[in-house]
Amino acid sequence: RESQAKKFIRQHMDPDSYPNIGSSYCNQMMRRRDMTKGRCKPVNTFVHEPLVDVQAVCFQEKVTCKDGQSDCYQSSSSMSITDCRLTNGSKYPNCAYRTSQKKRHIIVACNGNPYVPVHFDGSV
Ligand code: CPA
Repeated sequence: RESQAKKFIRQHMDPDSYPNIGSSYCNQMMRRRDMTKGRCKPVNTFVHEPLVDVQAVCFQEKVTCKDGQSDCYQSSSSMSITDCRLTNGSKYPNCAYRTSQKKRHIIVACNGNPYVPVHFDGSV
């Protein structure tokens, strides 16, 4: 089975494509990274920074997660991200996404040994 750490990398890491991100980025990437199988994942964020810099967030400012758990961390630097959101009229299996590029502080949940990101909680 895929580990939570590998799943985070598959769903949320894309260090190399920035700054060449076009309007079809989310349509292509959500499919390519297997988030349109069985259902269309409604919201997903890709982070365009080196993996080591995203892993380091687990040792930065501790914050409360949206679900009330205490294992979330906010990045000290703003990071380049792409927010993918399913469009209103989109119907499975035709998952259509809106692509928006942002520079934000990311918030991730961390777990395990090594202590690494396992969930993307949001951005501020
Ligand atoms: P994911 O990171 O795979 O919020 C639902 C999903 O939407 C979530 O998926 C992240 C994504 N999202 C996003 N960008 C946003 C808003 C949402 O990409 N702006 O979650 C991985 C797993 O982590 C899930 O199985 C649930 C679990 N999880 C939820 N909260 C957790 C916590 N505090 N600590 C550890 N695991 C948690």
